[in-house]
Amino acid sequence: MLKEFSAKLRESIDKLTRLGSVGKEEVDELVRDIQRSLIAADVDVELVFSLSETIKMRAMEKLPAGLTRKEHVIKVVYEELTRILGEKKSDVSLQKKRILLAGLYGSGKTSTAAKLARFYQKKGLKPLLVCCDTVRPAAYEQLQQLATLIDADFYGEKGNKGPSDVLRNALKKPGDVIIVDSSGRNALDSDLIREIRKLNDILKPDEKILVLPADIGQAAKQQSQAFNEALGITDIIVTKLDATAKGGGALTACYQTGARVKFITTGETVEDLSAYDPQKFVARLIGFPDLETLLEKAKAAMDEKKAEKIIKGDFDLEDFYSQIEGMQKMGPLSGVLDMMGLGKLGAKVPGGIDAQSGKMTRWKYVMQSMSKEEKANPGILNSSRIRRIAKGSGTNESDVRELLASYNKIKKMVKKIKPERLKHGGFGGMLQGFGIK
Ligand SMILES: Nc1nc2c(ncn2[C@@H]2O[C@H](COP(=O)(O)OP(=O)(O)OP(=O)(O)O)[C@@H](O)[C@H]2O)c(=O)[nH]1
Ligand SMILES: [Mg+2]
Repeated sequence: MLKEFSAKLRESIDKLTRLGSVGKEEVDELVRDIQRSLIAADVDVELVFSLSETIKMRAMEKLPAGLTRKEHVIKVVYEELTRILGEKKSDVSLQKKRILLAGLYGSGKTSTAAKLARFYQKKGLKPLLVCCDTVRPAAYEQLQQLATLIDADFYGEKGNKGPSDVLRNALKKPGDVIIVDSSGRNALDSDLIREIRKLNDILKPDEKILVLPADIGQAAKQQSQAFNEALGITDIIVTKLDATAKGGGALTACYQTGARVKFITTGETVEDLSAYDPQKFVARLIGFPDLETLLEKAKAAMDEKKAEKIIKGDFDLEDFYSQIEGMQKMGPLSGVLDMMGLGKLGAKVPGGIDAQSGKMTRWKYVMQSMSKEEKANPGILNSSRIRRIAKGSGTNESDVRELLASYNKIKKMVKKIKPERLKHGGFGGMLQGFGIK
């Protein structure tokens, strides 16, 4: 089942989104997970390894503005998976047209013919389904029944063993989209080639579509090449994606041949066909409607971790600053604290929290003059360091000391507050209060 492929990928992406920070080791582990999922989905091993190398390389490249390393890694994985699964969706024209379906025995041609008819019917076009499979005994009835089911026009000649004659007669009938079902064989033998070429000459199709079942996995590559040589196919429809774990292999193999997958089918009813969009497909595989939603989730996971740290009073100067800054954006700080039931906390800060607002800009400069180590361990800030920071930031030593004093006070107070108290007004409300959205 495609579900297995999807579940494995989701698991590895989920694991990554839950992490606080992401480095080379985490990327290596993610890549190993993805390799396993892709190989289990019958994706070509060489392709898997080249994809892994690209992900590893791009994951550690310079961060684009506004993204954390974790978000960047997720984006890279998403983009690279999309790249091997087809990159862009192909156009589905709604003009009048003639379509010839070809494929080996049992690939899903007849049911796909009906699904396509249904697809164009819903777009306001009038399909004509033509049965040119004069080999399989029940082919006529199968397509006729499906046509009746969707109330589409059907043409076939029961008992006629000459598909060319049937097709010539069918072309006298009206229809916006003429969909021709052909017979299958166990292999692409000379009989089948001769027959499909003849149909091709008579129909002069706008689209020559190869129908490939997903369960053949990466063997899709050879089949698509063989059919292309024999017939010159324009598009591919991959069927039965719901019923195999090898779908990833089939889709990537098609793309490796340069052919475009236009539609996929994912079930046995006439509604189970959809235009293939690699971007949406990958998003769904990893369990999100689109990349943006996924990145939002990654952000949220990180904020929760940060919030947990803050509740425990385990925050450094940088966290402290960003929380205060977040609160400042929400209006008068003491009001926010009141709403959270923490009004007293504001009163205990030197000068009251509101009075701090004016100092924010100076504090920002102070922080910019601190080293990473100093921000992480404010305890190491002795007089000479304080002097250096004040000088470097163009502020006074008293500004530096005041920032440190506020930080230490808040930290001590937060540690004393019982967790239930912090959750006053709901966890979400508390997070908002701390400027974490
Ligand atoms: N689960 C699932 N089954 C499908 C799908 N597409 C087709 N099938 C089933 O696959 C079987 C073969 O489908 P057909 O449409 O008869 O295939 P065909 O290529 O016309 O077969 P021949 O005419 O014998 O060459 C049928 O039982 C279909 O219901 C799909 O997307 N999902
Ligand atoms: Mg058939």
